[in-house]
Amino acid sequence: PARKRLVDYRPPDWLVPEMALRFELDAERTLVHARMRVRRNGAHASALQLDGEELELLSLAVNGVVRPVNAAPEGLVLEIDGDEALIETVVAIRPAANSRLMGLYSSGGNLCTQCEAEGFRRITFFPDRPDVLSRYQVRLEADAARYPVLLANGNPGAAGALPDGRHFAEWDDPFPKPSYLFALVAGDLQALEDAFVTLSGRTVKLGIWVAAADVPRCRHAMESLKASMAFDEQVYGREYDLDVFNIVAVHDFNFGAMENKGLNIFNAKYVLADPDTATDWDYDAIAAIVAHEYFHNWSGNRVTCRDWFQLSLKEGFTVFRDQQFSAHIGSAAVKRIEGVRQLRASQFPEDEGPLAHAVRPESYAEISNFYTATVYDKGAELIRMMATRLGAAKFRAATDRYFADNDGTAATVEDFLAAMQSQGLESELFRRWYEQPGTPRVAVQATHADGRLELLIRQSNPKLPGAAPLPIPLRFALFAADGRKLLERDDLLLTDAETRLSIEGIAEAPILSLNRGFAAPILIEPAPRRDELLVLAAHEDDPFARYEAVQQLMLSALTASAAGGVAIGHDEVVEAARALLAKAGDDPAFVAETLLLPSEALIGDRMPIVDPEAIHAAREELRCSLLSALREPLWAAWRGCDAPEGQAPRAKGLRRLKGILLSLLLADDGAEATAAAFGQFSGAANMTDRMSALTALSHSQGAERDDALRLFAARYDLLPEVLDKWFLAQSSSTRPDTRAVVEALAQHPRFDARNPNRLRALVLGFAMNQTRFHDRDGAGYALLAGHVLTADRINPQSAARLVQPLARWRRLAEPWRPLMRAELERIAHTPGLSRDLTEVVTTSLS
Ligand code: HT7
Ligand code: ZN
Repeated sequence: PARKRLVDYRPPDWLVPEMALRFELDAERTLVHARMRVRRNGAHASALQLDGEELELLSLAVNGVVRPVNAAPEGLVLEIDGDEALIETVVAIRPAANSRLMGLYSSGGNLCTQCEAEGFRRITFFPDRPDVLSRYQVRLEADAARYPVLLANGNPGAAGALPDGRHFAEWDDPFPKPSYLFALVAGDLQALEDAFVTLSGRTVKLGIWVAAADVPRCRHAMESLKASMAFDEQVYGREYDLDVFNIVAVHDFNFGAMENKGLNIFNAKYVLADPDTATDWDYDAIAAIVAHEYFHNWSGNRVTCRDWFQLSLKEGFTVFRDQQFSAHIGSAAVKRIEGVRQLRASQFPEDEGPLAHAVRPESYAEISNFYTATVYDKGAELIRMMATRLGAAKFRAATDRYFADNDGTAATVEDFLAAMQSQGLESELFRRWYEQPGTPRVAVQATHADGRLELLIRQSNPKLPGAAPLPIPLRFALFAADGRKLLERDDLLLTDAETRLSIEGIAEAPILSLNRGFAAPILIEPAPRRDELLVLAAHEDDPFARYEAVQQLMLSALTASAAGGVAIGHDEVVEAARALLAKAGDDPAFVAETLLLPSEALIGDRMPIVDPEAIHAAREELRCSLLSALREPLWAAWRGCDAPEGQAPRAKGLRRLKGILLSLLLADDGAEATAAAFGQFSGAANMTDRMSALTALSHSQGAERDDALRLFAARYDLLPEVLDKWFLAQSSSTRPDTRAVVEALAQHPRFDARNPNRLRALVLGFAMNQTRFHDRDGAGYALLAGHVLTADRINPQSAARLVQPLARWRRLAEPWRPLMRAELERIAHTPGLSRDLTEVVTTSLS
């Protein structure tokens, strides 16, 4: 099918101001009765086009006149006389057979929906595009015993009994919304209930709906929801607008969660938590995702997107908002470090590889493939740059303006930029960031003479040579060799391909600390020398820059030895690590993040050719150097990491550090460390300690590893999101038998390729395992390709995500490159591939 292009955007020919839906719910066969009022949009003679997918059309009437039932597979085309009409349809759909998890589907015996981006057309015929906004009235009817709870968007209305053991519930959403925000849930659920009083004094009833046994595990999600509601009022002046706000957790879900108006639906992984089952990482992810979905009520729902090319308008902005929230409730410095690590782990490689696209892509074949790190995380970085440039007060004034000017409409990136411009932002320049794929490089040449420092700063983008220069806020500082800070600049905005800067009064050739705070999503070239990095690691007062200096020291050692086979720079890394360990008690969370060695994937990203074996060997060698040089301080620090229970930032920092230290102590798989890890595992009072011990042990050859895995599986067999951790610990293991273990686990009774979480834990976990995925005979690639093909027949979105590790073939060394490419080609030549998978595979090969 033809690609959709941004330049082809045309406003809808027909609008649908009102939509009434009646569902006769049943897992096998649900009947959907739709009554929509349609209105011609402008002067034209075009027919009304309604999207539809896998719908069985049972009846159709226009203005009460029955029409013959002949829907095309992709929808309905209706000629209409006059400018307004009433369209009535009845369709049948099959939730239990819906393995794509788009539209109405069955999960754990309950019924739920997922409509973003184009799932509503799998529920009923409709112009399924985000610029058609309708007021929805919904009536749900279902068996009362099987589906005692019936939820939809908006405020609850009438409810009651029907004949034959059935019942009904009506819901009315007063806010016009696009079809992708439609949702319903029917199931045997119970709620953790609470309430929130808004800024203007309205009481909102809150409910988090799960299976009865899980209700106590919703408390953290509820606290996060209330904190998010308060944050959005305080920081953005945004108040909630309905009488109720419901969240439902489901075990089968394609993504993290969905912001349906007044009825968020969540992957259970991001709702359920207690100390026995959730790590601190899980607690933080739950808070961030609950906040993210809640914040969408304004950035996404009240102001929605005109078309799917504008996706980052809601996603980038909302990620930025959830990052601010996480920084507010935790440590801002550590959150920034974690955010940048995630950006570098997923967005930077995406932007370097064949799947690179602009934050506002120009075209797509399948929109589900564009819910990417670029649209989300790079999109958030763009908002961060604008917010920093304007400063808090002006950014707030600009967002107020954006919400006021666009409330109730479907907006574009230009609308956002116009609001920013009203407060003085250089919006025409910032717009370029939305249009250019690729990570910009900034190269700085410094010359120093007679007390003057000359800087020649060049920007370039290897993806787009000659592209218009981007506005790049470059925060930097200068340090003397003894660690004194000589100068700090926060206001520089590069706007040209080349910028010259002359700074007087600098007595000695300084050390440059560039892109402090990671103010811009760029790569700095070249990295400082190792002796300079040691100074920055000891003296930088910007925490991100201090972290960065240590990481650069590690990366320089690792890339040198992976390329040349000789250990260079280990002494400097040891020195920096020793200094960090000495201060571990002051800021354990920071020390933990900084001590964590760069991943094998990140090391590969910094090398022209990726040799996975050499990279693994280099990283292991550095781990062993650290262990042999710092054995005692590492043990002492690990012993000093006992943390109080609970989610206080210091307690979390101590647990994080404890896990990272344990993994270093196990670098040589020594008996003492293995025993300590098993002790930590069996004595753990919380999942963070238990899981860090299990992960450390998972790589080990000791018998403790088998014991720990067995105990874990027995304890958590019935909790699917926890058992995913057990699958992941094994699929990510560096042990030589990992591929065989993954093959065996794919036959395990608890493995289910229809469940996206389980599939990711086992198969994506293995594909991200840089040590064991890259077999010299390509067997790891073949294993992944087999699962991709199976997944594609079940759930194309899952398949299109799973295949992406194979897109990295081009920079691999021999013998891996042709082997990986061959598996991509094998997939590409398989008949009957979905549109989702076809797009990813063909782009990856091109
Ligand atoms: N806006 C939501 C996107 C989403 C989604 C997209 C494609 C397929 C399934 C999906 N489930 C949810 C999530 C968010 O960013 O908040
Ligand atoms: Zn979102």
